[in-house]
Amino acid sequence: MSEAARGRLVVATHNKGKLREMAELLAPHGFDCVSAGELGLPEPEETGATFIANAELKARAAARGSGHRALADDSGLIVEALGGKPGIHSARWADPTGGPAAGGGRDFRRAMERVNRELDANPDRRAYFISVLSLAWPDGGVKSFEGRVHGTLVWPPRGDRGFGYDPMFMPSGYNQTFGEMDPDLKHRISHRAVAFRKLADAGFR
Ligand code: ITT
Repeated sequence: MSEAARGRLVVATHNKGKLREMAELLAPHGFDCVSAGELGLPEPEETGATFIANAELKARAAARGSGHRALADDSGLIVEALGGKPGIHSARWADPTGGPAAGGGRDFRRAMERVNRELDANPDRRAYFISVLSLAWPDGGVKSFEGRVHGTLVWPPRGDRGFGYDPMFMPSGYNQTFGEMDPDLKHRISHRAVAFRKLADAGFR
């Protein structure tokens, strides 16, 4: 479908790694994409208790603020042996104080070290990434799609591709971490790719 037919879509994230991945996933679909950051939209506080609540909150805020359709992602790493942590707090574990949005300066080496430390000698290294993609309209309508990818956590971290926890996450069936993997392959198998396929299958409507 042509760019004109698809129209403008705001990518409602302030995370550069995510923005790059979302733009690459959207590329074949012919949208005129612009990021929330480029439009100067504020970053809403993530007050939801679930991935879906936070994804919808971010998408709705961007759609209302811009007057265009907006796509947001709320995602995180779920470590089985840690009872699901860091979960919805995955970004927060990289903040300098370990607390809520401390104004940038995220350090994912620190966050990955914390995961590894809390796992200690636990032999259960299973984890999965989850992504909820929410598409919102300026009138308040919203639709959400969820994707997961299962794997195990390795230590030390490997690779400098991707972002966030990628260097310590090895997806099931592969012997490379997301940090080592060719981005094209990550885009075929990741949690975000799975959610994105569901969204594309729904026709963005
Ligand atoms: P926005 O809300 O502006 O989109 P954010 O980084 O605050 O950016 P989240 O609240 O959804 O986004 O945090 C999700 C965190 O989970 C993110 O910062 C990463 O650390 C981690 N994460 C999500 N997807 C990931 C991926 O594909 N690879 C590695 N880490 C990922």
